[in-house]
Amino acid sequence: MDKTIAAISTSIGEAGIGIVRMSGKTAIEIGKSVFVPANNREISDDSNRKLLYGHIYDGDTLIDEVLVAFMHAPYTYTKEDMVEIYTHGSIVSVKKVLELLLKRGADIAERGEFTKRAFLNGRLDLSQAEAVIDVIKAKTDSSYKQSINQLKGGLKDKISSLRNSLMEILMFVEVAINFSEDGQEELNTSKVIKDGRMLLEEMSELINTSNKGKIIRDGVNTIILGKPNVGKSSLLNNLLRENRAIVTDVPGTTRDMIEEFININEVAIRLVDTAGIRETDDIVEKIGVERSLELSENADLIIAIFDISNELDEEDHKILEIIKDKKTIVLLNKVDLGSIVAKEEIENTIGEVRIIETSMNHEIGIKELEESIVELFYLGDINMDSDIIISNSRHEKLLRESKQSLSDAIDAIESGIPIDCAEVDLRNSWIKLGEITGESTTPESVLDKIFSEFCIGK
Ligand SMILES: Nc1nc2c(ncn2[C@@H]2O[C@H](COP(=O)(O)OP(=O)(O)OP(=O)(O)O)[C@@H](O)[C@H]2O)c(=O)[nH]1
Ligand SMILES: [Mg+2]
Repeated sequence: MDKTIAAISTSIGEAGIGIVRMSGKTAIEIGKSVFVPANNREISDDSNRKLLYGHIYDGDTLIDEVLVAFMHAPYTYTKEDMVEIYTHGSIVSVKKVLELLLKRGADIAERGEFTKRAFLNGRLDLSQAEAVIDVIKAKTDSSYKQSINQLKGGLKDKISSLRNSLMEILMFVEVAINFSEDGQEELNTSKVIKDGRMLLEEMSELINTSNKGKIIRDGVNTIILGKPNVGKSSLLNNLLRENRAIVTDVPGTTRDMIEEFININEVAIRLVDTAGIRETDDIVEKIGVERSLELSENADLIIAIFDISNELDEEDHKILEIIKDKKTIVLLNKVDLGSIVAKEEIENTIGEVRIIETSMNHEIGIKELEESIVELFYLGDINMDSDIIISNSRHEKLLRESKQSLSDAIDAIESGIPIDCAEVDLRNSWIKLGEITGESTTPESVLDKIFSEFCIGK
């Protein structure tokens, strides 16, 4: 935090403008040393938070024509002195400006370091800092609204309210512990148990939102599985409505994963086309096949494709084994070439499953597939603007731990175990909730992990 950090905040490429930012004690001084305002105007206190027009110079060398904002602490993103330089958006311009700032004493910022400072300086709580990256990465209107809601402090307020209720119970118990020796204060166990149970209920409701929350945030992790040549890549192209993957009649065309995002009716789908599953001696293809199998273990949805125009073979049966007991939609593809495989044949092997007959070449069944996916991951009953939803697995884990501790405390009180034990559990429950917002001390390693997911310059 002693260092002044600098980074390019806009994505690197060709653009109208690019922004280089700096934050820290010497940011203003370094900014002044490279910026020459038009007409040699003075940079005074009056310039605070105003856009100034001028040029960046490295000694006598002109680097770019720019706008610059000098912003004094504490009313900035990081609550530190900050400077933002708006250059032309060429890769060279932004890099040259950044290099110059580094030459004048700034250090290159780590991923998410600006936001980390905003958190450490108390401008955001941890859940809001995490929402910043979610807003940046949002792929659908729902995930965007959800993260804006969290950024506004929706989750923070909810956790605060849970913590306050927990603190009331905790104080009740502590008073009883402190006065119990002279018998003045007896613990009103029935009230503590009743309040505790209500709190448990509230926590459960929140935890229950996490299934949908993860889908909103990360999308439905979907794997297209099938033996070679059944039409997996054709499906990817059909859903994307562009020729993304190579399609040929040579089995084993796709060897590596192809990953794309699609948005079906506000459900974000992370779609992975895989190498066809088969026994093979080709080393590259073999690795592809192993990866396909690995990925299908953790998928939210498997779209398994079979060729309806040919008898199911041993390889198809292996795939049926893999998808058994997993959330699957089965496609019987190439229906335009005839129907040899009956739906019953699939159902007899793996039980009831959604089966759709398709033709990738004649766009048969694609719409039905899209509707089935939306139905499976229906999000309609959530108000994205106001409902508090757990979309982050770190939050979910902490909530579960907090709930477990509270539940242990209630059990202890109910069974007449000395209340000192319950007090430890209650305190633990309170601490775990605080880790969500960062009010309880959060280990440095956890912070590092959170901010390492950020982009540079945010
Ligand atoms: N007639 C017909 N041909 C299809 C259909 N779907 C795909 N094909 C053809 O089948 C061949 C294989 O299609 P791909 O999409 O490359 O199959 P894949 O499953 O990705 O194959 P690998 O990458 O080798 O595992 C191509 O020649 C496609 O044009 C369909 O519905 N009807
Ligand atoms: Mg393919």
